[in-house]
Amino acid sequence: MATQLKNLSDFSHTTVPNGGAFKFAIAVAEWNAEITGSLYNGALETLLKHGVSADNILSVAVPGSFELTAAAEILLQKHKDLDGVICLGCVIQGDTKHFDFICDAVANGITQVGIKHAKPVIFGVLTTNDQQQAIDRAGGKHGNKGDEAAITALKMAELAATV
Ligand code: DLZ
Repeated sequence: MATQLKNLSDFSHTTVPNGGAFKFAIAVAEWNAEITGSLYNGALETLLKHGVSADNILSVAVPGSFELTAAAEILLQKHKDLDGVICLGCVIQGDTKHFDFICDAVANGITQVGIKHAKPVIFGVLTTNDQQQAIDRAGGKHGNKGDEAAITALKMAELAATV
């Protein structure tokens, strides 16, 4: 049966699907571990809070954000029952072009993996000018982007399951 969205409030940020039927992987980068650890804790707590079983959350660590793309691809190839992968990292601007290469590569890479598998692969990577901006977004004054990544995963998994 066709469904219609009635108005913009259908996109309410407060409506988070229950995750009881879903299985997710979280891939987290070890670079800037004090930041990515907070992102990970936020994502994990949010999934559990919204009904995802601890048994249905597969967590892996990768050396740096650049490796998140390969990790997402490996996870989705090896675990066909996953409903999505949450990629968490933190890239802080330095004096060289490394920042730009890593940010571009991981953003484009995980986009391609998601399209290939038709499953949500969530970009939970902070790309900041300095350490303080990262702290502010990993449980600080701008919230925890790990929580937001988990909520996005739940919403997109629901979309994939119901559309
Ligand atoms: C090499 C590097 C640098 C300079 N900075 C970061 C960073 O800020 N955040 C991050 O997650 N990773 C960084 N890396 C490591 C790369 O992501 C990657 O692990 C290496 O280039 C090896 O492929």
